Amino acid sequence: MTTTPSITLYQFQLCPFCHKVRAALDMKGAQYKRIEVAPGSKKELPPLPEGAPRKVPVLQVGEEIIWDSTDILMEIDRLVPQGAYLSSRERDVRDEELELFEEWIDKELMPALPTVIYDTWPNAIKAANITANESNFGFFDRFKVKVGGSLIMKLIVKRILKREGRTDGHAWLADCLDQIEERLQDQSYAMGEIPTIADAALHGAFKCVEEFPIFETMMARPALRDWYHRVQALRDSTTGGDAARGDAR
Ligand SMILES: N[C@@H](CCC(=O)N[C@@H](CS)C(=O)NCC(=O)O)C(=O)O
Repeated sequence: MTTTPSITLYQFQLCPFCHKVRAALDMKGAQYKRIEVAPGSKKELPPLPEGAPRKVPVLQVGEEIIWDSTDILMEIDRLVPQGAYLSSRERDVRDEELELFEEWIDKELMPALPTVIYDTWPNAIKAANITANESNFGFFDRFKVKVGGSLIMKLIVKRILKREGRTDGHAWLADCLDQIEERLQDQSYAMGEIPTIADAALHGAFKCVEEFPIFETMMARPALRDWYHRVQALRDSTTGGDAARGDAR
């Protein structure tokens, strides 16, 4: 039997890229520890290999440190040999269609999300509170997140919309949801009848906004709702649910 060394995920609570990794670890049935990283200092991060950006997610498996959510997902079956094979539809065969969809999730869906969760002051303040409350930061880090977080995120949203040539985050997300819904209309999972890392990436993205009003809008689409619960059931059946165990915050 192959055993997996201890796993630690360094994350931000409201980072969709981190949620991707959490979903994949759950789908593998892996036990792991989560460390919430302070957005300013990021002092909780372990020493990173040269060239690695000081960003989350960072995953430590035994002595190995891996960063970038897509790289982590692509490597997930090597890193965590237990559980279902997720990296491609056919074991050990490169799945270009899946890689393209994964890229679309990162480039289109992920940047659209902050624009709908930091869209109003109450939502932005709620998001800053979630980040502060999830952590075990000291007083100053918590204070900085609560006061500065919402303001900074509103500025970031403005920048994202400008960069993408968009004015309306909700319309942008609706376009993304249309495309996902179309895909899920005639299949159980994102890439067909078996779950893959594409489902982990999508489920993570959705999970990230579960506490915001936009989530209800997403769940009003039957194909998306059915798929979301299907993947959630998979996560629950392998691990008992996201971070239900091994969570050492
Ligand atoms: N391409 C990276 C993106 C990671 C990323 O942008 N992480 C953000 C949080 S959502 C971050 O750490 N930002 C901190 C910073 O840029 O200082 C991935 O997929 O992991």
